[in-house]
Amino acid sequence: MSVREVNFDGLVGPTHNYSGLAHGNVASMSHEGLVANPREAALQGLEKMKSLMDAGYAQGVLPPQQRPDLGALRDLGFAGSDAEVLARAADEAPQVLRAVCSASSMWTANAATVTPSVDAPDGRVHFTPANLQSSFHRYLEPATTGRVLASIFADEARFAHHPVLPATPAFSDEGAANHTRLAGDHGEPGVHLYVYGRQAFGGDGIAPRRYPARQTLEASQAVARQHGLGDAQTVFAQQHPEAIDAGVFHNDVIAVGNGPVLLYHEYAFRDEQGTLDALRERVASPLIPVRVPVEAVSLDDAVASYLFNSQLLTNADGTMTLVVPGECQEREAVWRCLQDHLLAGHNPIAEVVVKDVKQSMRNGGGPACLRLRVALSEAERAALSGRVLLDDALHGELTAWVKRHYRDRLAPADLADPALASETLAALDELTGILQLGSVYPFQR
Ligand code: SUG
Repeated sequence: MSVREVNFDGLVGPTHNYSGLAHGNVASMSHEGLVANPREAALQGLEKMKSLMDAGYAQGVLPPQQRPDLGALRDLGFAGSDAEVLARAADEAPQVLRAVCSASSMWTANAATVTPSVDAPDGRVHFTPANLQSSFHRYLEPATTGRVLASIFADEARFAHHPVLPATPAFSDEGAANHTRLAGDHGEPGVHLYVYGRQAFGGDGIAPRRYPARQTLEASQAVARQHGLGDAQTVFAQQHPEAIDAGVFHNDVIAVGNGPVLLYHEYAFRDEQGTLDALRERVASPLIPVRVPVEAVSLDDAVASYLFNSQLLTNADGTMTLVVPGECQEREAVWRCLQDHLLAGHNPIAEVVVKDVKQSMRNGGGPACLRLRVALSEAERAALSGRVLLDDALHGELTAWVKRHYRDRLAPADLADPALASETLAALDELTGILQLGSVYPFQR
C-alpha cells in the first residue's frame, strides 16, 4: 500500500481583497484597504501547485466559495434583487458586506481536520469541517466546505464525514492549522498533536490577553473523539499565550511537522518539554524536534516572515524540502536561521524552496495555510470523485479560466458592484464543470 500525502490547495476566489477582517492576524489588520489583485493571487497559488507537482509531490485543488454570499445578506434582512441587496448592505452595513465577500476559503488548512485511514479504528479517512466561528466572514465557510469534501471524498466505504462542531465559543475550531500528525512515515500509524489556545470549561485561566485564542481544548478533543482516536494516539498542548498575543493566531504560524520531524519555535507551546515528552512516549519512530530559539528568530520575525508557515515535504530519498514564503528572504535573521540552523543542522531538511504567495501573505496566509493535507493510499486516491488531482492539463485549464474571469484590481469599494457578483457566479459555474464536482454552490441548488 503506497500512502502519499496529497496537498489540496485552495484556489483563490475572484473576490480576493484586503478588508482587514481578521483580528489578531497582523498582516490582515495592517493591509486593510489596499487594492488587491485577485488574478495575480490565483495565479501565484496555481504556480505554487504546479511547481510542487512538477517536483513530484501529489497535488490536489479545492474550489473557492460563492462570494459575495448573498444568502447570508438575505438572512440578515437585506431584501430585494441581488443588486438592491448589495447596495443596501454597502450603505447600511459596509463591514458586513466586506465579510460576505472574503475569499478566505483559499486557506484550506482551516477547512477541516483530517485523520488518515491507518489511524482510524474503522479504516476510513475521517473529516470534520472546521466551524470557524471566531469570525463572521469565516463562519460562512463550513456549509460549502462540507459539501465540497463530501462530493470529492464520496465513497462511503473509504471516507467518513462528521458534523461541524457546535458553532459557539466553547467549541471554537480552526481545523488542520492547529493539528499536526507525526509518524515515521505517512503510511505508518501516527500520533496527533492538537494545539489549542484556551480551555473553555475549567482550566487555570491562562490565555492570551491581547488577541483571541481561536481553538479550544474542548473542540480539539471533540474532533479526536469523532475520528475514534484514543489516548495513545493523541497529545493536546496549549499554545504559548505570548505567541498568540504577538500575532500567532494559529499553531501553523509557529510550528510545522512532517513525518517524525517537528520544526517549532521556542514559544510555540506553553509547556515545551511536556509536549515533547508526551509525543516521544507515543510516536513509534524517534521524534526529530527541530527547535528555533527566540534568540535566533524573534516572535516578530516569525510572524512577519511566516518561516513556520512553510510546507515540509518528504522526498523519495528520505530527505525533506521546506517550502517557504518569499518574505523569509527579506528578514536577515530568518534567512540566516534557514541557512545556518535548519539546512546545516542534524535533521532531514535538505532543501529550501522559496515561493511567492504575496497576495495571500498580505492577508496572513502563507504556503502552509493554502493547503489541506490528506494522506491517502493508492486505492483511496483512485476512489476520489471529481477532477481535483492536478496534472498539466488541469493546471492549464485552471490558469486559462483565471485569466478569463478574474479582475486584476479589487478595492474594498468595488465589492458592492453587482457586476462582480454576476462575474463570480459565471466563473464558478464553469469551474464546477472543469473540476466535475456537481452542484456544490448555493446558487446551483
Ligand atoms: O483566518 N485571514 C485568515 C488567514 C488564515 C491563515 N490560515 C492559517 N494560518 N492556516 C484568517 O485570519 C483575512 C481576510 C481579510 O482580512 O479580508 C483572513 O481571514
